[in-house]
Amino acid sequence: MANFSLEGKIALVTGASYGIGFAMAQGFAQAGATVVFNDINQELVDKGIAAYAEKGIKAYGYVCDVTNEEQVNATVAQIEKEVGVIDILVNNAGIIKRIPMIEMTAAEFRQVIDIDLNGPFIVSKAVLPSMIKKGHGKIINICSMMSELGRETVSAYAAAKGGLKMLTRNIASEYGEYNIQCNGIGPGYITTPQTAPLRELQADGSRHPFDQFIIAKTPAARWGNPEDLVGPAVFLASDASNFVNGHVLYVDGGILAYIGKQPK
Ligand code: NAP
Ligand code: GCO
Repeated sequence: MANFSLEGKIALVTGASYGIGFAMAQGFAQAGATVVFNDINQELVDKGIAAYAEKGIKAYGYVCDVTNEEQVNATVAQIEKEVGVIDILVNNAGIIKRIPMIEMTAAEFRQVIDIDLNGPFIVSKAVLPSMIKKGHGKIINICSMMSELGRETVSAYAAAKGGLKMLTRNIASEYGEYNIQCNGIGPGYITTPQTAPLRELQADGSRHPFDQFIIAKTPAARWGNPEDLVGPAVFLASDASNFVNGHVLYVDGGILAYIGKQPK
């Protein structure tokens, strides 16, 4: 029977005080892993530690901006000293800016690329040497529908997530020989703070037009929730996926397979 256990493993999930990262980290803990996470300020880290504790999980939280290479390297060294060598890295931290491209400043474009693409590069580079020494490792990059598709107003995010898909394939190519697997998870539309603006009820109480659009584009006819990502994440973090490498597992309710609901 394939081994889905994470007993004895140390998992770092970036940006996991809440949202998708929190749900995946909770699943890792339930599978036996020690959970480590970071966020960009102490208040969020403290809130995250309390939220994990409410679930009966002793999580280790660190203040670290994934775009700051010095901070990342120091934090990884601190984690290795205080908790242990990282076996599983989930590059989850990310932002989105929904601005039409001709209205977006270069600084805004760069900020999204910095967090969503440079961040995963910096953190992966920091954890790989110890994974190589240890003889195994798992890196999971949180991609997106926008790793495959475009849509209005998300040019920076789509460029970052498309790049993250190729960074995933390159890490897999470069480090597969050290028994390190790097894969992606491509969530569909998930109910988290990041997508809250797309689901806001209208003044007349009707559903947001984008909400209705996504329901019509999803065979499952629903938004995903963070818990829908836990099983795929545990699979890719476990020995059960040791021959899966460079793959992006889309957890989208079927959006990428579907042209959209036909008019009645
Ligand atoms: P979220 O609710 O906005 O949470 C993002 C997390 O990343 C927050 O904890 C945030 O902290 C943290 N973060 C932002 N910038 C950071 C930085 N520089 N360093 C460290 N942490 C940072 O997002 P989510 O919906 O859970 O999404 C998590 C990941 O899934 C993202 O990569 C997102 O692109 C991806 N994704 C989301 C969906 C979806 O529908 N929700 C679908 C596909 C992919 P702060 O609160 O301090 O900003
Ligand atoms: C958007 C959404 C999406 C989701 C996700 C879809 O504005 O289109 O925020 O980008 O966050 O990335 O997979």
